[in-house]
Amino acid sequence: MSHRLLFVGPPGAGKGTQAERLAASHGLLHLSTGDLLRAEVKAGSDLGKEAEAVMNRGELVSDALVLAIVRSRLQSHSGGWLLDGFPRNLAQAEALDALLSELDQPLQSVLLMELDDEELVQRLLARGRADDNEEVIRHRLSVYREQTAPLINHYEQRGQLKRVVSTGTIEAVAERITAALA
Ligand code: B4P
Repeated sequence: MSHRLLFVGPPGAGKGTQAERLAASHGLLHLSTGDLLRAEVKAGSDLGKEAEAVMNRGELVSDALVLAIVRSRLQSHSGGWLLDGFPRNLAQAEALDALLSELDQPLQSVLLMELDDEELVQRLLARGRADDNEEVIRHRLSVYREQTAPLINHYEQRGQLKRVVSTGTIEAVAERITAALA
């Protein structure tokens, strides 16, 4: 299996859930930009204060801020990694390409997790995080469609994209992911 990969998919598709499992079982660094931003919010840092309102509206935090976080983590790590929730738009994807070529660590695979909107909304409502109310969830879905979905073509054209359907139990989805990445 690749040891430099990223997960892409709509909010609630289970990227965080599956990335954590896969990273633990393969000894990869799990880098979730959502988790890292929430940690900054919790710590009350300047960066967290800037991110909190944006996240609670369901919009994307500035590219510069997210990139600084990813750069510092990847620069100080020498093994494999799994990026979860990053990149989220084409500008971030291009910045990632530049960073990875600078670090001489080319990306090997991209996993797309797909699920229909109603199931996404139900999963997120059941989770109930600060940004998980129906209005904000629907906005996050439209941000995904406008800004993140174009990444599918970007990686498909490079022959790096693998797809899995995220419906079913966490275990069933994990098995599909293992098969897709084999
Ligand atoms: P993220 O933290 O990335 O979260 P997400 O996309 O909403 O959720 P994910 O797909 O990881 O779902 P999860 O596994 O948790 O983003 C939050 C916000 O951070 C963004 O809106 C943005 O503001 C900001 N942000 C993050 N990255 C950024 C970037 N690069 N640039 C700019 N802004 C950025 O699963 C969801 C729920 O479903 C959980 O409760 C889980 O238990 C459940 N679940 C999972 N799999 C299931 C299954 N098979 N069956 C039933 N339930 C399941």
